[in-house]
Amino acid sequence: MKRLVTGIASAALLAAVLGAGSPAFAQQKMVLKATDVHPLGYPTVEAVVRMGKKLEQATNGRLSIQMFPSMQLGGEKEMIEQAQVGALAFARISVGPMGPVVPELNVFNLPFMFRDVAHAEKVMDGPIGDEMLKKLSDNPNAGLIGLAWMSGGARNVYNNKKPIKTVDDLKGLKIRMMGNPVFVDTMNSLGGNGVAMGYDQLINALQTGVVDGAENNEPSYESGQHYRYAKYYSNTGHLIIPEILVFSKKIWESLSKDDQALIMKLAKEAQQEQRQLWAEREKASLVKMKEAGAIINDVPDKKPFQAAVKPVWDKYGAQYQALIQRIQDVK
Ligand code: GTR
Repeated sequence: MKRLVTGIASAALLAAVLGAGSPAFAQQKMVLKATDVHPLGYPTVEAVVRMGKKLEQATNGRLSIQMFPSMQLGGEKEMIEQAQVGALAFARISVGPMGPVVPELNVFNLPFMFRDVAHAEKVMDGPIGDEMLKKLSDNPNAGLIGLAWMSGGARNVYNNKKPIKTVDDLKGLKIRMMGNPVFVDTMNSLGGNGVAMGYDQLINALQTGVVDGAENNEPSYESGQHYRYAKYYSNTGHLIIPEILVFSKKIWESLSKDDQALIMKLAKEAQQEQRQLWAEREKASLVKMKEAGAIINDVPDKKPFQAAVKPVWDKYGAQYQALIQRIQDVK
């Protein structure tokens, strides 16, 4: 018995000495933690879960993905921090909170940057998308590898007071925005009061009236059950923000070149798979929202909204004119 205990202890010691980061350990079985703010079944989560199955199959179980959905590891800010220190491998986040980390990514966060969702997807799939992933991976302060893009549709304002049809309708409304000054400035320039907070705090803030509303795509509004506290959903489409799958640079550097290439390849497949899942979910969410009593309206004229956010473009876009032009030139 004593010998058995000693055996177990020395095996544990050996694993500890080798450490998860050493090349020798990289050949061993490795469970890569992944996280997302959304629940199981949500397109981004499902795409990464499916990627995990493929990874497991391709490596005979040596590499696998363990998904922690539904903000189990905190909001997106916490997710980024955990990936940076290597406490988790994959984080699926919005580009929104990445702006303060990699300033150039803020171009994607400008209101009305993309003509429509198809335009955004074309940009992600093309050279600009690749460049921006590389910019992120090469950024010495980010501590992250950019693997792939995911679709996040268009974001629309919802609130518990009234339908938003004109810019004036936003006046005085407290609207939760993602934690990035671009978004607070956007809402303020539209006449509302932008309140920055994490997604993990939002449902509580809606419930207690700390905010009158928020803005998001249909699947988030539906899966987060925000319709329960903010039934007016107005198609403002003011933001089309790509989502992004990132990997901890710290863990990445402990992987072999082959494993890195495999993860990269599977992530690109996940990008396309998520897009299919997204299209289906958007439709299903719309049906559910209506069933749940959401009152949905179109915005007859978006031009005044676009004119109102001009100061945001001046403030955050001026230094990236060339990039903005290239994005606009993608037809
Ligand atoms: C969702 C997005 C999340 C998160 C959230 C938010 O659409 O999928 O990554 O950014 O919005 O508003 O914080």
